[in-house]
Amino acid sequence: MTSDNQQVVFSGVQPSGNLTIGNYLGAIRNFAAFSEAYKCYYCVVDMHAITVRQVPAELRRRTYETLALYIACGLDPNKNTLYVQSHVPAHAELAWILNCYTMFGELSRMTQFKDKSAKHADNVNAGLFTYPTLMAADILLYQTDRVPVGVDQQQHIEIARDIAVRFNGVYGDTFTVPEGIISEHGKKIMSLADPTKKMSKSDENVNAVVYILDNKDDILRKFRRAVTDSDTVVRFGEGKDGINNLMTIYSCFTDKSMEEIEREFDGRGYGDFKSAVGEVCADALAPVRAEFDRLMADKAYLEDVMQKGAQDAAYNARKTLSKVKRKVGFTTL
Ligand code: AQP
Repeated sequence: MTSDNQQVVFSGVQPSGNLTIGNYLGAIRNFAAFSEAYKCYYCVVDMHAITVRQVPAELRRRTYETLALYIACGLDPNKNTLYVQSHVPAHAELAWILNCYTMFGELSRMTQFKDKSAKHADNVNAGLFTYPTLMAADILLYQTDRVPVGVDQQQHIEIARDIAVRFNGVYGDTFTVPEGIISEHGKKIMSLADPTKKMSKSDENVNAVVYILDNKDDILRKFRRAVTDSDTVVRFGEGKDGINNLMTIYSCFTDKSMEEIEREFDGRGYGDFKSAVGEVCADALAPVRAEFDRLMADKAYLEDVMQKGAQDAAYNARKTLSKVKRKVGFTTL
């Protein structure tokens, strides 16, 4: 909560690849709803992205692109603090301090660490291991009340809460204990090639993933090729992971319930259904893509947004960081 009692929202997205409809439906699309009632910080978390090896020029480009996508998805820079994590050094400073209040055992239990270290066995670096502490710092720096995320981040929100409670227990009230907000709709969009696996921007199979910036033809083609099952009935249920995922995506874009979707496609085959999912997805993303193109052509504007966002974030982060430094016993000059 801010000093004038306004509740605070924080969330971030890694510029670690082209953003997917998973990132869109599970996170970004939900961000704008908080802009009026909350003080909102939406960060491009480039420091998290380097826990996996990145090509520097691509990371730089994607940092701009992620910021442009935030705005194209409806986040007004005048109503939200939009910024880049590495532009605000307080994130790294608080992360170091919190590392000293985070247990090796609890970090070892993080499923994302296990998954990513299996996937990048040649680069199991300390940053990958302490990723949740940096994420806790991101959140706790702003006295955040709510963190809208996809369900895969739930464990990281839990550890941020545990760290806050532990720190407050030692030093007295310092951090607001944040709450994750996981929207029922779109909380976990699955891969189109393997619907038991989360759709991820770093998936090497581009046909498994629909990117927010894909053109209509690619979107239609990817949905047409999506893995389903040998049944022919559009019905939500056990053993129908592929169809369940497509129904979830269709429902997110149309606001129809599963029952309504089942009725709509009663007696029609999977082919018809897949085309309909592709159509609603492409139509919903078309204006986002157009606005993205417009914004990317104006780098000076994006840099101005980054600059103002970083200034505002740094100003507010400093208040928490100074308090923390005093509490742990650091001297000041
Ligand atoms: N498939 C998904 N369904 C719903 N929500 C998702 N999110 C990610 N994938 C899905 C949510 O998007 C936000 C930003 O995610 P992130 O960039 O911080 O990292 P991530 O969760 O690791 O996302 P990816 O796409 O899987 O990235 P890579 O491949 O780089 O690891 C978060 O709120 C996340 O929950």
